[in-house]
Formats: sequence, structure tokens, C-alpha cells
Amino acid sequence: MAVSDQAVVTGKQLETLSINTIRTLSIDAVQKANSGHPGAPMAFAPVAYVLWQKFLRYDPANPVWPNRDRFILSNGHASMLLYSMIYLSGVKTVDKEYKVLDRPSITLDDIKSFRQLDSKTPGHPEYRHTSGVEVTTGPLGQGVGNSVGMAIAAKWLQAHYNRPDFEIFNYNVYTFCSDGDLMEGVGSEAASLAGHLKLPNLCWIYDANHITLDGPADWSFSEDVAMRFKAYGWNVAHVPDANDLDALSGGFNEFLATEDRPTIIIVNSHIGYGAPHKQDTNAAHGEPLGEDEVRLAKKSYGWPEDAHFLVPDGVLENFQDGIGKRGSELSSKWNDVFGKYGQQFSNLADEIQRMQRRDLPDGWDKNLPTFPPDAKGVASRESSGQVLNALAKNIPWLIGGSADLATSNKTTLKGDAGEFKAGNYGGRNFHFGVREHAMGAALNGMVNSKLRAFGGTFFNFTDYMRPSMRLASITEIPTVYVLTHDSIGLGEDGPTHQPIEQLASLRAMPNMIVMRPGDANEVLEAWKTIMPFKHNPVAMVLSRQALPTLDRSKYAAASGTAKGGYVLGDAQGGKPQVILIGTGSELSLAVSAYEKLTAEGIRARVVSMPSTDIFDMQDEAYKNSVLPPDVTARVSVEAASVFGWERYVGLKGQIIGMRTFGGSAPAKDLYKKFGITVEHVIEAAKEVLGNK
Ligand SMILES: Cc1ncc(C[n+]2csc(CCOP(=O)(O)OP(=O)(O)O)c2C)c(N)n1
Ligand SMILES: [Mg+2]
Repeated sequence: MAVSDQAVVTGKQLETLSINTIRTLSIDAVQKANSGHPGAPMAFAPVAYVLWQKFLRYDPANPVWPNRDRFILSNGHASMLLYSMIYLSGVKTVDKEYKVLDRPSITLDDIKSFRQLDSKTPGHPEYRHTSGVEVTTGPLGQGVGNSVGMAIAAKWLQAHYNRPDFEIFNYNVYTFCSDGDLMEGVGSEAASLAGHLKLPNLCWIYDANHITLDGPADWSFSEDVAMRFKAYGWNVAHVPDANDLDALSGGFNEFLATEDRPTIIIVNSHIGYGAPHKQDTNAAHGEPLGEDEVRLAKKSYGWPEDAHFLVPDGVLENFQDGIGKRGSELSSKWNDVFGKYGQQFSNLADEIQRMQRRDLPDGWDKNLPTFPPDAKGVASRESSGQVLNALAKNIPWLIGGSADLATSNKTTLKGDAGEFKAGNYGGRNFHFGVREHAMGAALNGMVNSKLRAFGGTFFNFTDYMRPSMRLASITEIPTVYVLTHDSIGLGEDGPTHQPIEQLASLRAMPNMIVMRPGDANEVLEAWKTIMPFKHNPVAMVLSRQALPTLDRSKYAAASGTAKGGYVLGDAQGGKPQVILIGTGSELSLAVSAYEKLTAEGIRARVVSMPSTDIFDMQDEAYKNSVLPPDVTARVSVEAASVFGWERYVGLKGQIIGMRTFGGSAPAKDLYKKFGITVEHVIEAAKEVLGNK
């Protein structure tokens, strides 16, 4: 039956009409934008329909309901599928303060502005930009990685907050994914981790369409996916035809009935039309269909060929009767239960509510350690471990772990924190295994779930998870990376383990806050500064080797760390002639050079710059007070790439740092070899002063 001559449709016909609405909205949006891929939305519309209408426990009127099922579109190139679902389901807008507004997240007009400047419907789904988008996807493999973190978070919340008769958390995480997601290494790492953790609340729905951008998937991908996932410890379900709604329901029911492992539902589909007569085409792949093909596709759906962005009568109501009604009932029931829970367990309810707004508990910074002056000092990884443990006592949802380097990263939470593992989902120490990238993606999923999650590795191996760090930055979420072994200072492990360009490259990443504290008290202040962050990821860069703990009665208080850079010691008797700037482990070199220059009667200032990112955010007056523009004799010292330091030392300054990779030797020999020494700082200072 064609749409144009319909009366009121019901039952199966209404389902078909609704599914074809998802398809044609996607087709029309992509065609109007003249950019994007309509193929996957067309083929997978029935899968989205069945999941959202029959299974997803999601209240479109409250997209931030804490116990909602999460839906992730890991194949973000199919974004129009998600936008169509958000529009048709009537998902409301949530503002930046997490308040639900009485207006739709996506309107039909928004769909008409697909991929246009400032629209709610960008090329790939963007978290925080469009309500209803749970995570930003596009770089293949990230969404599936996030989904593992979200399933972890759900299990942790469940173990931590549920009480007898109070099932506050029991949500599931559903993820659409494509061949690309399963080809990417991060997808494999994440699947391996999820299987190991036996996460029963995780369901991946794989669009097995046997095609990727370049051509047939078997040009590059021929493994047996089902066997592979079985080997990972997953339950594997199979739906041979994406158009078979009953079989799809069967797949989802199988997932719900599987309580001891994650499930992947392999759904065979044909990219493009989802309509019987064109099933083997790949013409739609990677680009809009073109007007002629659009008409053909619509014809095959019984759609008016000239109609654009048509939403037939009854379709919006159908979604309201399905996901809308079910979601509203579930969320209002939950609200009742949560109200009673709040009466019995007011502290726990308070924690859950604060977490939703990314607020911290009162007294989150009580009983933190401080560090007495100590010339021998302590490694910043060590002081960081102490501070982290003290914070974790105050912040119950501060949880995390390491990619198999916990003892090196000092990320282990001591006492009764416990280990997160299958059978003990309430543990706060996570073992991500040697899977940095999956850790990065999972951390983002955990943080998207409002946990205050951190993950550790050697600083150098951020290269292995950088795509996830970049997504944390794009999505403005406060993931914390504990990155030890910060430089050539790690010594004998040599150049493969010694970061050089990582500091500069992460400083170049918008929204990422890089912190490289210079002594134990700066470590403390760095953690105090970053904990309240709601929208910035942080790279906490820490040393393996001991750093002297400065005498703060002699030097300025470490609280200056909160401004990113501050005057640590100043010139006596007048304006400074020369400014020395140090970070992290090289701060003490700058301080020693300052002492010696001062003793020689040179008016020197030493500036500690633990975070150029935060310093850059200060007002001009403050920045000029630390680095007065007319004092152009400046020297920076940092055991890392010199790239970028000209911003602080100017064209007349000198930059002491690394211009090559490091070497395998004790740290002191490396510092000497690469000229990162007190003597060199003094010499450079004299040079810039023209005294030499
Ligand atoms: C990390 C990453 N590499 C490359 C791309 C570019 N890209 C977009 S879709 C795609 C492959 C499409 O094939 P598939 O994943 O099977 O999705 P389908 O086209 O079948 O929906 C590629 C390579 C990407 N989005 N992310
Ligand atoms: Mg494919």
C-alpha cells in the first residue's frame, strides 16, 4: 500500500510505515546536504526500530534519567539513523546544566539542516551538542570501546548503590557497530576486555553487510566474527535478515536472557535500500544516492516519489505509544522507587544526584597529605599516589586503574577499595590489561556515565590511546590520565619508553589540560585544581625519579599551581633581569640556577609552570605579572621537545630541552648528555643577558 492512498494504518503496516519514515528521512537529509552516507540507516532502520520501540528502556521526555538504557551508534557515519530516531521518539533537549527543557532535541527543520553550520545534526553524532547522543562517534572502534566502559559503569553503580528492594541501577548498553568497528584494534581490545569481565549488560549489534568504503569487506576482512567473539567469551546471536522484525526481537530477547556474558547479535543486512528489489546494490555507499536513485528507493517503499521529509500521519504517535509510553512509565516508576530510596539511604541518593551534575561530595578535599621540605624528595608519581588515595576516601565514585602498570603508576587504591572483576563489580581498582586504547575508550564511557574515572600508563604510551584522549577533549568530559615516567628521567628503559613530543602534542590538543607538577606539593595542588573540573580531560604527567620537595617558607606557596604558572622565587632588590621557567622534574634545576645567579648578584626570577594550558587561561594582567613583557631575557628548561616554548621565552630567550630521542642509561647521565643541567641553565641565562 502506498503512503499517499492510506487510510489509518495500524499494526504491521504502521511498523513498516514507521521504518520507511526512518529511511526516507535519512535519504532526504543526506540528499539535501549532498553529503553523508544513507546506506546504513536505510538497511538498519528496522533494527533501530525494533530496539527503540520494543526494548530500549529510555524516556524521551527525560534523556538524563540515570537508569536509562544507553544506545550508542558506533558506526557514527550512519548518524542520520540516530537523528531520525531522536526526532521520531521526541527526545527533549537537555541544557548544559543537565536540566531537561520542554523542547525537542531535534526538529524536522534540524533534520533538514543535516551537516550544516551550527546545526543540531552534525556529520557525526556529538555528545553534549545534541541531546540523546550518548557519546560522540565517528572514528570507528571508539563507540564500541565506550560501550564497554558504560557497561562497566552500569555494573559498578549497580553493585555500589542497589539495596534489597531497591534496584536503582540495572540498565543495559546497546551498541550498533559496523565492519570497521570490528576491524579496528580498539574494538578488539574492548571486546576482549568485555568478554573477560563477563559483562552481561552489554549488547553489540553488528551490521554484517559485507561491505566497507573501498568495496567488498572480504577484500580486507575475512575472519569468522562469530568464532572470534565466542573465543572472547561472548554470547553470539545471529539474525540472517535485518528486515525480519521477529528475528530481531528474538536476538534482543536472547541478549536479555543471557546473564553471564556480553552478547553480539550479528545481523546480516544489505547496504542501501533495505527494499527487496535492490538488495545487492552498493551504489549508495559512501555518498548520497542522487535524485534518480532517491525516487527509485521511495517508489520501492511505496512512498510518494516527490515528497521530501515526509512524516506520515500516525508515525509520531506510534513512537509515542511505543518507546514514549514505555519509557515514561519506567522512569516515573523509577522516580517513585528513588524517592523511597532517598528516605532510607539519603547519603547514597545524595551521591547519585551529585554525580549526575558532576559535583563532588562536601569535604572532598579534606585530609589530603602535605609534604615537608626534603632535599632528597619524592617521585611525583609517588606523591600523586598518596593524594589520589586520600581523595578516593572522600569521593566514593573516584575509581580507576591502569593498563597493567598500576604499581608503576601508583594508581592502586588501597584499603578496602577492592578489585573490579567478574563477580565483584563493586571494586574500585580496574585492571584494563595491556590495552591502552581500550582503556582510553572505556574510561570515556565510564566518565560519560558520570563516574570520576582515571587511568594510568607510561606517558609515552599515550600514543596508544591518543584517539580516545582526543575524543575526551572534543566531548568535554573530565577523564583523568595518570601518566608516569614522564621523560628521559625514567632512565634505563631508553628511547622507546621516553616521551619527547608528547607534552607539546597534548598541549596542542584543544580542551586537554596538561599538568606537570614540579614537586610533591605541586602534585597535591594539581589534583586539587583538577578535581572540580567538569568539562576538561587532564593529562597528569609524573616522574619516575625523586624530585626535591621545595621549602615553601623560602619559595612561594604551591597553591600557585592553580594558575598554571607562578613566581616561585623572585629577584632581590628590583625588577628581574632574567626569568627562568621550569616544569616538573626540571623545576629543581631552574631553582638551583636561580640560587646561583642570585648569589652572583644577578637579579633572577624563577617561575614554575606546571600547566601552560591553565596559565594561558589567566588574564593578561596576571600573565604579565609572572612574565613581564619587558623582561625578555628568559630561559625555559624542560626535558621534552623544545616545540612551543618560544611562546613563553620569546625570540630572545633560550629553550633548554630535547631535540632528539633519548637514550638508554641512568637518568643523570642522560641529563648530562642532553645538556639539561643547572650549569647549562646558568650559561643560557648569562647568554640571554648578554653577559657572556
Ligand atoms: C578510525 C576511522 N578510520 C576511517 C574512517 C572512515 N570511514 C568511514 S565509514 C568507513 C568504513 C565503512 O565500512 P563499515 O564500517 O563496514 O560501515 P558501512 O559502510 O558498512 O556502514 C570508513 C573507513 C573512520 N570513520 N574512522
Ligand atoms: Mg560494512
